[in-house]
Amino acid sequence: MTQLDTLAQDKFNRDLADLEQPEVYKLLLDLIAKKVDQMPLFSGKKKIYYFSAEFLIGKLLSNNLLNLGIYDQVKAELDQAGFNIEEIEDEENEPSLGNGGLGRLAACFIDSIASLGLPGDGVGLNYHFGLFQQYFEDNQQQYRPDTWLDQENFLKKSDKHFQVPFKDFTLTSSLYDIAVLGYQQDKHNRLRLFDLDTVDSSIIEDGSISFDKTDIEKNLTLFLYPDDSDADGEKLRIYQQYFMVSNGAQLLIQEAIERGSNIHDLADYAVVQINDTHPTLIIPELIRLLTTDHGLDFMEAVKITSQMVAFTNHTILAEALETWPMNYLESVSPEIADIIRKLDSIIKESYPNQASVQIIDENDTAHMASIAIHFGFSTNGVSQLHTDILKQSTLKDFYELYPDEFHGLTNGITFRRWLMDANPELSALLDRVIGEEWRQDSDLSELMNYQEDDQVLSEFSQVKHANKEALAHFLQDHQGVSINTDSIVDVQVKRIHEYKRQQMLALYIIHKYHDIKAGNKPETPITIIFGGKAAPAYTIAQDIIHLILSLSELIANDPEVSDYLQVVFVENYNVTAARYLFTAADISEQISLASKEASGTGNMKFMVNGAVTLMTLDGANVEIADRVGQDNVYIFGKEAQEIVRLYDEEDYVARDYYEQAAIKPLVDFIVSDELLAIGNSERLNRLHQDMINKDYFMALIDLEEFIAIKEKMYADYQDEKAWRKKGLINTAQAGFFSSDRVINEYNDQIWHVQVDD
Ligand code: Z15
Repeated sequence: MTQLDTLAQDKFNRDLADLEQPEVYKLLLDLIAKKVDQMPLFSGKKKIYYFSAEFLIGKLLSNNLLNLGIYDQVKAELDQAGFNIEEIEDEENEPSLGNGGLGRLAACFIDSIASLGLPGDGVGLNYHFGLFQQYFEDNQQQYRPDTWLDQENFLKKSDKHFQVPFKDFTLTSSLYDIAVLGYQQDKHNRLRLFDLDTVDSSIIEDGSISFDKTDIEKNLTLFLYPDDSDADGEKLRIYQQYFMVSNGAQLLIQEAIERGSNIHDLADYAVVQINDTHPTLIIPELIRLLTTDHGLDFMEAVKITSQMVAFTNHTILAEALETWPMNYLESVSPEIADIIRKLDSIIKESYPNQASVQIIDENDTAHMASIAIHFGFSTNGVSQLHTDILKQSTLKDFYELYPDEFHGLTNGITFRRWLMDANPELSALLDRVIGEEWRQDSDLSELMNYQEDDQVLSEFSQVKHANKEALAHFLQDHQGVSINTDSIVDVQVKRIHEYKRQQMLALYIIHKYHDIKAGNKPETPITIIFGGKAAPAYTIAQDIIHLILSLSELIANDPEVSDYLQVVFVENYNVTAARYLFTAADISEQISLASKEASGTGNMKFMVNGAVTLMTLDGANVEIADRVGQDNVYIFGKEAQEIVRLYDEEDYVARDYYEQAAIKPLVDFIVSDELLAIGNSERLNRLHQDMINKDYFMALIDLEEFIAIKEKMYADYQDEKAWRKKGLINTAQAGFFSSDRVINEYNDQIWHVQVDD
């Protein structure tokens, strides 16, 4: 009998082979839970608390089996009983507790913290419906709540509860834990997710994601990023943020006391990393708890807090640097608002003549990043370029005050999920060619010795082809679309935002469509794939989705073109879908307007899986290009300095570009008879007008270069061996982008926590 046979008898009193798939899933949950129960927690005097509004952890079943080191064995036992482990994983709902790069980074980081043997937990909220599920109707994005909790899962309810005092009521929390298993570790950490027993999903209006935003006791943890386009929505976000940090702060103080802290030395016991500004209220909350509950005087509480909290900035976009009107904060928690006013006075006293570094501005609005920078001990950017822009421009005046507190830590990704789990075929090839050491140290550079090896290159190609087949199956099952697995797979997947310039790729598609109709047929067919959600309140982003879906339909129905060009928009892009896309791609689209993408992490996932990047010199793209060299990436477009200058001097006029002979017909095709026959006139006209009169993120500035370089890339693909060599070099150079490297840097430069071994 195998271990699963025995478990099947114990749990269901039946043979493994006689179980239904959902039962096998539950069996595997039990198996993992049993293993976890035998594993102690990582411990040590000082512990990391990674606070984040998002944790985009993805499905956990196979990742946990992999980290436990029992994946192959369980797979074999299941095979023997007639089950396919991937089909079993279909039973698991993906926890949708994040939105994009920031949330996925948090997931990679907690994986690496555990894999490196550091004591450190993630702290966040247990959103009942996470981010909305996206589907398409009439070529438009539609919304559905994601009922991911409807099923047995990896959440374990603890017996911990805390009181969170709001202005008009006090709420009692419940804490749920998800075990975070490091790679081949015999101890573990946890993701701590706070919730509220009174949350009531029946307040959601039928078939939508709308609800009464003022009914806090019922709605607090329903959704991640509820619509904040009105005052009630903004206040709800403050309620969520305060609930998260108050619980987390109480938890960390309680745990520190249990480990021996006398409160005065709290900073020796806990370090708090805040992921963007969303958890910034932990600063006034720690001060509140240290003064009110633990009797410290105000200035001592401020000092201790300032030694504990470190801030990561993830964007220079003003819209994402949170500011809250003081009267909103007062309506949520007068005590917190009062502490913020005191902190503001300290800054106004110290720097009376510097408006740019104030906490509360002349409109009585609090700037969260200012609180975090003044009253934390570390501020970091997420790529070299992003950190330079923070120092030289966005946060220049803060950098001058605290030059030693600024760090640059280029993001990374966990290879456990994005290579071992996502791409077992490539992983096996790597094992055969360079040995298995990379699974421990993320070093793939030995592969450089095989860049001229025909055998290895051809196996590399075969793996890519197998992954295209897997992607084709996924798209068929997922949304009934079939793709040509012999085509060039060209992918842009990420949140839909103008700065990421999906609209520029749409304009390229218009160009290519006409080019093919004019008789210039590509030697190898091309499949361009998009995936990503647009925020519900972001109209232009939805218009861009609509344009792409309308183009997709137009092309699919045009027999002159459809054999050569296909456009697919993956519905409800998430971590599960991402796996198929990163591993099957030939071309990785990283085409943001230079200076605007702080780092990007999808770029790294494509790279490690052997795709070739088409890039602007933005975020971590710069560092990818540095590592693989100019021959193995395709670079185009204006550079960050120039773009920053254009914004400073308000020197970009979209219409000047629009009027150019090569560009005008492409933009005008958005409102052509052909497209209007398929699409929605309001959406297409609005987008058309926006591109001509505004184009805030300058899609037109790089368009001509973009078209030229895409043509070059497709032409270069024809030399298959040369192309795969580029891909192989990309994989070989990806080691730097392991999140293990990043976490070691955070620990050396910021956290200073002891490894528990
Ligand atoms: C988000 O996903 C990112 C930044 C934000 O300020 C918010 Cl609110 C969400 C992304 C950046 O856009 C991306 O460039 C970066 O790689 C990622 O955070 C992780 O640092």
